[in-house]
Amino acid sequence: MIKNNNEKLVKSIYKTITSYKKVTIFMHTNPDNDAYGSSLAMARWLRNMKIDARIAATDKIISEIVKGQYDKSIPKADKKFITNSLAIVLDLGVSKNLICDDFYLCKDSVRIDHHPKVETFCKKEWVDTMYCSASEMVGWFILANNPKKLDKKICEALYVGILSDSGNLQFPSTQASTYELVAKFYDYKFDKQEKQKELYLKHWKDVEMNSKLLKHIQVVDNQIAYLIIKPKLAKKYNIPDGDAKVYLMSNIEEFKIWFGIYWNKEKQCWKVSIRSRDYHVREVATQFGGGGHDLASGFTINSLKEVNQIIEACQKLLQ
Ligand SMILES: [Mn+2]
Repeated sequence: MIKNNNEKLVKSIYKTITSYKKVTIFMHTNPDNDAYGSSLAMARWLRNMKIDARIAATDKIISEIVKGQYDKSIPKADKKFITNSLAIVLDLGVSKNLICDDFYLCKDSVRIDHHPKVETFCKKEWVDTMYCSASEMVGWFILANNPKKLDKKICEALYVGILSDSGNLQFPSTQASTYELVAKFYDYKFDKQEKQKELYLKHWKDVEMNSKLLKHIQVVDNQIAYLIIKPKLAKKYNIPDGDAKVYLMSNIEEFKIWFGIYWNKEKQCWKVSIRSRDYHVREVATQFGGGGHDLASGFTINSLKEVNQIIEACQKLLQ
């Protein structure tokens, strides 16, 4: 369902998209399952309509997409392809987190996103925080415009994005319409079980490693928890780049706000992922120049000396 009287905007974005022969899809750096899911679904749907849609991504990301058994038929967009194509930006709130600068080579741009709007950087933007995920928005976008070209693989990609951004349909962002969309996927006999396995099955070695990491979690006032993953610790436990391990602290009744910090080698700064069930931690992220969702946000700091300031900001939010 298209919410907040945005039907006209959605139609006009569709009109723009179908007026192009070349479309490049852009997601955010460190793409998550919602970024992948929405991008792959959009690309496949457009390709089903004979529009040459490709994804702008690094080789590493492409290999991850292939590994994740998504869709090998979607080619990577190179500079030549991107130049003068239409950019579709998905699941991205701020332009500085664009996966690559080639975005600026595009002739025109549209954006579909569910982060709070802080910036306008595309010509047409459908931004609405009433959806649990960009994948949910792409799902409704497809249904509103050309549902005939929806297929099983698109449903699967969207399902993974929706489940993972909504915390398995648990977060408050999950609405009746989210279930309604997922219910429609049943008509396409999507492999629900298989996708859930992909998302939630764990390896014993990871569970073992996580159990060792638990003792590195610091707790303040019995309600704020945090974990600092210094490069040495990351190396010792083979923690993948970009994993703040915040989920180790979630669903614990005492913890009202929790965050994970890791070293970003490429950008030479500390990255912080902050979460809460009830408190709008985006306010904390904004204080440190970051952003995201109300209950799941991120920002960077230059020194661990700033950790005390983060804790103070959390304490203030909890008051
Ligand atoms: Mn998202």
